[in-house]
Amino acid sequence: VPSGESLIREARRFLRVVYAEQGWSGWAARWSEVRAEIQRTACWTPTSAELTYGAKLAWRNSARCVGRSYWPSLVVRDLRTVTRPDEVFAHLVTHLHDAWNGGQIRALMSVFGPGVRVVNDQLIRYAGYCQADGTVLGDPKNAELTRYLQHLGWSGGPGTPFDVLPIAIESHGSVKFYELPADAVREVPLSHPDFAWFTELGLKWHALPVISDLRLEMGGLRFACAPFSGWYLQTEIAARNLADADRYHQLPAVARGMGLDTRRARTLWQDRALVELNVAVLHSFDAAGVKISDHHTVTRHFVRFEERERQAGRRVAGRWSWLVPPLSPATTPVYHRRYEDRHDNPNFYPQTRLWA
Ligand code: NRG
Repeated sequence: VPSGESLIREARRFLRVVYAEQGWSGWAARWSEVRAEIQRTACWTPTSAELTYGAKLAWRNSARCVGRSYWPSLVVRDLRTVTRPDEVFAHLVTHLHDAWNGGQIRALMSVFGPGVRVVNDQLIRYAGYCQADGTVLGDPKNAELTRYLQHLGWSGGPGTPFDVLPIAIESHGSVKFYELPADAVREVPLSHPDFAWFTELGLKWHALPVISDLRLEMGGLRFACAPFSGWYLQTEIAARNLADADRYHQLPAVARGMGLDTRRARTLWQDRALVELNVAVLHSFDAAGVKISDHHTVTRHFVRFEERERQAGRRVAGRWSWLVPPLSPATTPVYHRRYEDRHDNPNFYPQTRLWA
């Protein structure tokens, strides 16, 4: 944690950027106030407006995110006075409702006070139960988290491939878990516009990706509990979560439904099934009235974002391997560009996991 001179330096640099970009006046008075607070308390307290803009900058600086063109639209809930696990959980449920917004999903962040953390990496995760035969029921990615929650005392869900995990919240060394109410977890059942048999696969996914384990840093300050959510890009669900062999591994089943020859890789059965799985996810979210991006639109918007940043005199940091979609990569403009991976501050950082 930055302290002394380095905290002063980082706070100053942050406030300079915020005041300049926002066109706010009164920088000198604000800075002398903040500097005095740091000298007195070894800490400083952003206003809600500073916190909100800092959170937007953290998003804008996230090199792995291809959805960054929407960064100015982030809504921040300033919950820095909330630190008790029961209250944190209640506000997490409100976050899910507010972000959902009837399917017109809004980008939202909730910033909580010190001494508390969400243990889960996302607020909505499907259990992965290790079975006697060595296979996993549900999402294998969450097998360790599932086991951890069971050790905490969770008795497990109904035993479907899509059991929603409870949320564990840590505070001062003790961990409590909480079951999400069903109406806080919006899900979309998957169907395909041309294949009636597709619904028999029994697939679905949740509407909201809520990243809950990253630390938000701005102006030399750290916020360990600042879950945020936007909306899905269909490739996240259809080209990875449901398709990867070490996740839901659905390509063989989709290919069988399509009547493809799965014995030889050269028939491209995996590729053809992958496309139709992506078609199904976009079709289903659209039919359900739930906001979702597609990789062509989001990458076109990303390039526009790069252009706007360049005009503002800033260089966009990016990690090529994350920006490029896992479906038809070379049909999108980001594939043909080069990116410099940097960690500009404000930003988000990984924290040590309690369960892995
Ligand atoms: N790939 C992960 C989610 C990562 C974050 N993606 C977003 N974030 N769209 C998954 O669950 O598939 N967001 O804040 O919208």
